[in-house]
Amino acid sequence: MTVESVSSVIGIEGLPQLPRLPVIESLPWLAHRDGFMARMLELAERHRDAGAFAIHRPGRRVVFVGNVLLAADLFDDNTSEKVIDGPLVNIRDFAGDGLFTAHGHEANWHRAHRILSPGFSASSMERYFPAMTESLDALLAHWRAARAPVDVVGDMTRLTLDTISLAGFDYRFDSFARPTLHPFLQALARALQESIDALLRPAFAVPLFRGRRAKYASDIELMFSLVDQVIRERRQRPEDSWPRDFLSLMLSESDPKTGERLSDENIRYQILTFLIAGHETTAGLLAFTLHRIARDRSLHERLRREVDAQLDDGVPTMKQVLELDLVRRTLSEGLRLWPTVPAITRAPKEELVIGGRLRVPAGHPIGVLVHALHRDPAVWPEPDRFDPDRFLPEQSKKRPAAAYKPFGVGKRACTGRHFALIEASLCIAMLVREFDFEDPGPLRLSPTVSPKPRALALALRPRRR
Ligand code: MNH
Repeated sequence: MTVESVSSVIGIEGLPQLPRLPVIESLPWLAHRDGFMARMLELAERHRDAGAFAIHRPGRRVVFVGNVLLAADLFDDNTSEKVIDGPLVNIRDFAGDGLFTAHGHEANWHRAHRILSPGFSASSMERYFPAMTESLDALLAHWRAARAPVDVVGDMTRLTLDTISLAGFDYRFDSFARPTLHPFLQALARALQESIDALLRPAFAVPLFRGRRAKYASDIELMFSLVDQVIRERRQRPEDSWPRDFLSLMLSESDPKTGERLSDENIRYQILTFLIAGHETTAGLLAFTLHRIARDRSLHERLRREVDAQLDDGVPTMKQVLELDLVRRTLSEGLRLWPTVPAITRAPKEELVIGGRLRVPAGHPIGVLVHALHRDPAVWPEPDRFDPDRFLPEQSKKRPAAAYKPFGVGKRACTGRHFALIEASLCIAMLVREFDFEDPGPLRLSPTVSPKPRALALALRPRRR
C-alpha cells in the first residue's frame, strides 16, 4: 500500500455531516415530508462521491454508508455483524428477542434459528402454497366486485397478512370481509411509526408525548392479546390434529443441538415477528411493482404473454409459479428500486477500514442504505430506469454480490425470502392476467418505516380480450 493511499483513509469524524445545534443537534435538518428514511436517501444521493455521511441525533452520532464500494466490506460475517440499532431498538418493545430483533449473542436467536429454519426450506413451501392461493382468491373476488378504484396498499396489506397468518398459524384475519383494516394492523402501524418517531425526540421533549406513549402501550397490549389467543386456541386442539406450520414447530419442537424448547414469552415474540416481518415488506413490494406495471403498458403485456403461455386457466401449481421468469425478474427489479427494508445495520467486530478509505471503530454501528446501493451508478447503469432484464443471468453475473441486498446479508439474512417471492409471483401473475389498469400517475411515497406508495388508487377493468 502506498503512503498516499494510507493517508487517504479517514475516520468517521472526517465524514461530511449535517449542521448541529446544542441539545437538539441535527434534528431541524432531518425532517422530510416523506419521512426520516426519505431524508437519509436524499443525503445518500447528495454525498454519493464520499459514499458516507454522519448525522447527529440527540445523544449520538449515526453514520450511514450509501455506495457499493464501502458497503461490501461490511457484509462479511467474519469481520462484521448485524447489530440492533435505530428503530429496531424500539421494535424490541413488541418483537423482543424474536428472530428479527434479537442480538446475535442472545441464546434465543440461535435456538429459534435452529428450530424454525426447517420451516423455511424450499421444500416446506409446498405446505404454505394452499394458504397463498386461498388468500389471493379473496383479493381477486374483491377486485372483481370493485366499482371504484381500489386501494392498492391497503389490499396488498390485507393479502399478505392473511397469507402469513393462515400459512404460519392457521389463523384467519379474513381481512377482505372488513371495510377497514383489522385493529391488529392499525395497532401495528401506529406502534411501528412510534418506534421511528421516538428516535428523533430530544430527552427534554419526551413528556410532551404522553398521549402517544399511552397509545403505544395499549397498542402493544392489543397485539400481545391477539397472539396469546392464537397460542391458546392451538393448545386447546388435540395435538394429533395440528397442522404442520410454524406455530406447531414452535410449540412442539426442541432445539436439535441443546434439546431446549422456546419459552412461552419467546413464542409470543416469534409470532409477532412473523406477522410483522412476514407481511409489511411483501405488501410494499407488491404495491410498488403494481404501480410500475400500471404505468407501463408494454411491461404489462410482456408479463401477460408469459403468464398466458405458462399457466392454465385455473389455479396454478407452485412449480408453475416458480417458472414464471419475467414475473420473478420484475419483482427483483421492484426490490432493487424500492427495497422495502431500505437500511440494515452492521458493525465491525474489530476496527476495520472499509472501501480502502474509511476507518470504522470496533462495534460502531453503520447504517447501510440498501436503497442507495441499489442505485449506485458505479454498478447500475441508468439506475433510475426500471428494467427487469438487469436480472437476466448474463447481466447479474457481471455485478458484485454487494450491489443487491434486498434480503440482508449473511446468517441474519431474511429467512422468509422464498415465501415472499412465491407469494408475490402468484399475486402478480394472477392480477396481470385478469385485469387492465389505468395509469395511476407518478409515484408518491408514504412516510412509513417500511416504504410504500402513498394513496395509490388503481382503476381496474376486466381484461380486454
Ligand atoms: Mn424478511 C430478516 C427483507 C419477507 C421473515 N428480512 C430480513 C432482513 C431483510 C428482510 C432485509 C434482514 C434485516 C436486517 O439485517 O436487519 N423480508 C425482507 C423483504 C421481504 C421479506 C424485502 C419481502 C419482500 N421476511 C419476509 C417474510 C417472512 C420474513 C415473508 C416470514 C415468512 N425476515 C424474516 C425473519 C427475519 C427477516 C424471521 C430475521 C432473520 C434472522 O435474523 O434470523
